[in-house]
Amino acid sequence: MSWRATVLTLFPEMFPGSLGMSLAGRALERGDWSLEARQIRDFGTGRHRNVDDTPFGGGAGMVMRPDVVDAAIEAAMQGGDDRPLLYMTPRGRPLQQALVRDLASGPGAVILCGRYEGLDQRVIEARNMVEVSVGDYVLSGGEPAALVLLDACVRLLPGVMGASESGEEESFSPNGGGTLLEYPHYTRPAEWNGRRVPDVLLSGHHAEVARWRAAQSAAATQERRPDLWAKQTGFAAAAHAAHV
Ligand code: 6GU
Repeated sequence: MSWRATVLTLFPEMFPGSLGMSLAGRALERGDWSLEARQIRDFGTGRHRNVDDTPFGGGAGMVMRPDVVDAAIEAAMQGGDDRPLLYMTPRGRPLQQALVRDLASGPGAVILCGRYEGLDQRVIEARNMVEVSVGDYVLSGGEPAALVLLDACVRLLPGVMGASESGEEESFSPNGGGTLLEYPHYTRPAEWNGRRVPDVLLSGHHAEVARWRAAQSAAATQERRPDLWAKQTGFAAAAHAAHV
């Protein structure tokens, strides 16, 4: 059974979207994974198939009804569905590569995309949803966030990425327990608009190239992501302490 994604949304036409192209799209055609986008409005109430209502306590905007969303989930997860249920929201746990790895190594995911101001808290709790955010900014809906999460998962599935990019050496992959940004890349021409490729990369000295790249990774991480660097040096200090 291949990796299975189900998206619950008011805009199913947004899927597969960009995931229908390139690597993920070819993998979808091959059946390395599957994607089903389901319309939440099919479970709306009344003649107008309402999915939202005004917030108790007052305030702006509308809130998605728990009964409607629960019915959509029930229909999507009939029988013994063992996939995690994710809710895309800026209130969620920040998406990181560790969660992506966990999801990609499992059976798939059911992903609920919110619109309006949010979703009634009771159905989040009753359904044990894992709330996930893709960053500290606000999107008008969870759909682009779901596309981001799916892209990150699908590229890790067996056979999806080409042999050239094994995903071993890139930013955020576990390298000795650490987490660093990648080093910069260069290709031909060796000189372009007066800018030369660093000499060490043309030298053919593999060990020196490796050392230069490690130094570049460290420098970029310290400068751009002091938070990641602190984590890295923390790990290093802990590992050192454990070995002495
Ligand atoms: Cl997951 N959803 C929405 N609507 N906005 C976001 C987000 C998710 N992550 C960051 N901003």
